[in-house]
Amino acid sequence: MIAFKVQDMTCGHCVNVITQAVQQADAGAQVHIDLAHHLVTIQPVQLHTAQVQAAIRGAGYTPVVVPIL
Ligand SMILES: [Cu+2]
Repeated sequence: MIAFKVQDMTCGHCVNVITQAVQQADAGAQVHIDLAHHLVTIQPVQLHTAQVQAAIRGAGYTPVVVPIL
């Protein structure tokens, strides 16, 4: 499980773009997004944290790793 704070994820469009970017990089990844808290939680299948982060960054966002609560 990996969690990112994505402060510039601000609407449903961002949610879709980020979800698709992650699943394009890792087809089996489970993505859970809490838009109100700008929080993206991901259970990757193939990727490491840095690769998931790169996929989100590549979609135009700024993910910051946060500890899992
Ligand atoms: Cu948006």
